Amino acid sequence: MSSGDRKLEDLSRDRVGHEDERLTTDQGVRVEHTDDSLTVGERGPTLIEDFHFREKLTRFDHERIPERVVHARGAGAYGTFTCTDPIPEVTKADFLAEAGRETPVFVRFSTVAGSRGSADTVRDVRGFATKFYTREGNYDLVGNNFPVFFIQDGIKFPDFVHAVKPEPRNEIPQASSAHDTLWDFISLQPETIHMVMWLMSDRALPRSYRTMQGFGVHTFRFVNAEGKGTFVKFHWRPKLGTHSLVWDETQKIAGADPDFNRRDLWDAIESGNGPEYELGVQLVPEEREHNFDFDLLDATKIIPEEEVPLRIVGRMVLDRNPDNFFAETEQVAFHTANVVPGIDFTNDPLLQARNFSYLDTQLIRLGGPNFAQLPVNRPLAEVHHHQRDGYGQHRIDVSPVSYHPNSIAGGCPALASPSEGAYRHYTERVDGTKIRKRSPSFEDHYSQATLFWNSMSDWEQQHIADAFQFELGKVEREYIRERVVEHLAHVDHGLASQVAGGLGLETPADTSPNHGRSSPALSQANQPGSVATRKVAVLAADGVDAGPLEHVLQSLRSQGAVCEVLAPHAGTLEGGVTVDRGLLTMASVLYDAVLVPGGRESVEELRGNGAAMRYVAEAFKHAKPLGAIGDGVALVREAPIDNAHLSENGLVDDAGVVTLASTDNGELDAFAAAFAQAIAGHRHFDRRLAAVPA
Ligand code: HDE
Repeated sequence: MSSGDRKLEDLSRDRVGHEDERLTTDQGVRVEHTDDSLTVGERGPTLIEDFHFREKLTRFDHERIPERVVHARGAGAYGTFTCTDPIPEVTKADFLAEAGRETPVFVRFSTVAGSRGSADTVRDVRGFATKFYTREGNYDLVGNNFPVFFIQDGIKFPDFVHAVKPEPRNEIPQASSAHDTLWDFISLQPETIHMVMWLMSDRALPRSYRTMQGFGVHTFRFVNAEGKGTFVKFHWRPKLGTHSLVWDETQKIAGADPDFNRRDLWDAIESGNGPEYELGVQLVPEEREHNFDFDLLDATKIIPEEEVPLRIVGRMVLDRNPDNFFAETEQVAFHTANVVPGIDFTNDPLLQARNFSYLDTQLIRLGGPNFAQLPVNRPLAEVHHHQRDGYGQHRIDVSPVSYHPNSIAGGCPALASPSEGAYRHYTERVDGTKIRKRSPSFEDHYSQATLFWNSMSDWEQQHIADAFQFELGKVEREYIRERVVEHLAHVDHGLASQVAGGLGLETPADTSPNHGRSSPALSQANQPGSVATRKVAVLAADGVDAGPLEHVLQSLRSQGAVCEVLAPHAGTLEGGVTVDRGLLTMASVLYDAVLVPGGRESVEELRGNGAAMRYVAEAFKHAKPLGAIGDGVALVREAPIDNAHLSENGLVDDAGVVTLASTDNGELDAFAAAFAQAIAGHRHFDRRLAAVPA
């Protein structure tokens, strides 16, 4: 079998099930008793000869491996990448060489700052790391959901990470950027400010890993069969659009369901609705390297899509959950230097540092040099070399030699030529003096931060300003807050004034006029939306008006929405509707929309139920679509929200509030369509945010 014929299932060839099997020791000896240790008499001491007891405890004591220093918390999934638009003119990468070529993948999404047990919905950048098991070996695209990074040179990474991690004295706060050491660092390193704008934006609060973009961040290099190079930036674009949560909601979700993003990915895949992303590339011919007002090697810069458009070359669908979290998601080992022929590096000093760091990390995390033999890391391409031994060696090499050159084994494994798929590093002329000095072309730290700010809609700008006020409000040292506000004045004076005002600081002078440029592609305001996989909470009680409700539910479900009936009691409601979950076991923050069906008795009971009113009020506050039918309209009207959004009758779509007061005139279909449209719109920030008791 050629390596190209091997499939994703091959990665699971070490799966073990225990059905119909007997409990054994590690040596395969069957075990009779595992609840009592071997003791001298019923109340005497335990015997050291109890090998089963000792093995069980020893294995337990050694279960943990070091969590990742960064990106400790994550979720993984398998899937397939399919090339849709081959680009052999710029890269000889085999997995991008032919339309329809399929390559198995494993993706791990992650948060960055928190420990393994931290909550999913914290304000943070997200990891988006993809391992392509290509026919020519593994290729890892180890990206994030922001297109830029905090620092320009990898030598600063330990400083940055120490600053963002909890304060060293007391390990507080967990998974939060709102504390002194991070903002101290930021205030002293203005190169961070562009990424900080992203971190304060809604991009740092993704609704789902399924609604999140991914970026390779660095400028990489494609190389074609003739050895010609082309600069490339990688982008993943989610088919469902890029959508976020709101800050207040993320805080509540962190308590109600700390696994919110992991669960969402898992559930979507289990229900056959795994996420889909397009892979886009921005290509820059080498001749154009110096045609930008920033340096392509500077990872704190984007290439605006309006300047170099995205070319979509493939799509990725994630459709299989791992079988075992530890074996797969925890042990997966990514490395930026895992490249295949056709993909090469640039001299971006951040990328160069990463090419050192990931292998080093894997050696300590996975206990030795044989981690590439773990099933999730093992290439589907065949592996033959003279590397030997070390902890955890699984292969039984039968070759009589372990060196090159050799004649005893006929020179095998033999060297390959590039035409046989051998990797050849890009030929690049480099000369210069040995220095520690940043290129002056890396000096502009503010222009793109301003570009990002200018590209935001009103509500996105408001969220950013609020985030700065929150984060800096948690910073105890006033001189740090002041220094950050001074940097903001170089980004946009209006932003700096707003933040300064909120913090009770003086507004710095307006010394850096805003350049006024924007990149519309950066805003989340005009993202494509869909009802598919959106979660709708249906608030009901005994006496619910089942007919109209079923009609609307059928319409929403046929479009892929996940509707759950929540009621004060489990089972079936009088009226014949099946209850999916108890009202109190969930919360409105765990849904994308809330629907209140009619039925006088049902509404009467919900009216007296604080939890139900809270669903409505919170959903409204978080700018989510609200639907109400018949008597349900009254309940929405009585909730502590701004009634200006309700009309007496008929179809109203005022900023995502959709009501149908009377079901007599057969307008249910139109109601369902309007509600679906509101759900597809994700959030309705044009709604005046009423003061709602939280
Ligand atoms: Fe990482 N990074 N990183 N990073 N990174 C790690 O590797 C590092 C950077 C990213 O799901 C570590 O296996 C350095 C940028 C992701 O397993 C470590 C520098 C980007 C993941 C490491 C960076 C990333 C990591 C920790 C600056 C986006 C999770 C555990 C030079 C393009 C991968 C591990 C997974 C993980 C080092 C900067 C993305 C310590 C030194 C920029 C998605 O090796």
